[in-house]
Amino acid sequence: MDETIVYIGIGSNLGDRRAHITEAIRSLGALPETSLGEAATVIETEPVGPIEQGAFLNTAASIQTGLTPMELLECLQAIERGRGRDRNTEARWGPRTLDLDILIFGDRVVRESGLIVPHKRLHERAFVLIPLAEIAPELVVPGTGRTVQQLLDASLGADAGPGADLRGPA
Ligand code: A4P
Ligand code: MG
Repeated sequence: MDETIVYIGIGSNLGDRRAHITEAIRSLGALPETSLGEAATVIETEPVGPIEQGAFLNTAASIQTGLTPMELLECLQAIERGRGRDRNTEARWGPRTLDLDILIFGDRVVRESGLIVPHKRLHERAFVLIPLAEIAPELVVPGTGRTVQQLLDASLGADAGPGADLRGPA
């Protein structure tokens, strides 16, 4: 099987946040042609974006998969639905039981309608970069020429202070 290492961003700020995240990680390992690698510490973060909402739990995990990027996206959306997420009724960037984003898919750069990898806001978000840097600090983010740790350092430097949106381990 032709396997690729993929990094998934995981977030939740609705319902039993901890259970949604634990179950999401278990479900990732149960996907076809896929095995679970590492999972980062779960951190609590202040909501980023235009909508006022509750704090998030965020983390990141790695998998090895033989799925294509599009197949994986469909699987991730099925896991989200399994945790009660309904895109038809929720606001963009609003509260959600579970959000699974493909952050990095091997060395691939994907620009399809409905799928952009590396994730387009990866480089500017501490709630993504902090967990990712825990499991893959030296990983070079395709298309940027910079490592995850370098992107994290740059985002913290440009921010209001170290981990401005970070509340700490949850
Ligand atoms: N899509 C395109 N590229 C990807 C990708 N690499 N991975 C498309 C996953 N999906 C991707 O996403 C909208 C569409 O993006 C999908 O249908 C898919 O085809 P969505 O999950 O339906 O909606 P969304 O999550 O509201 O939009 P988006 O753009 O993914 O938002 P973000 O960037 O995920 O922001 N604050 C904290 N502290 N922690 C958070 O986790 N998350 C958000 C959501 C806002 N603020 C947050 C957090
Ligand atoms: Mg999303």
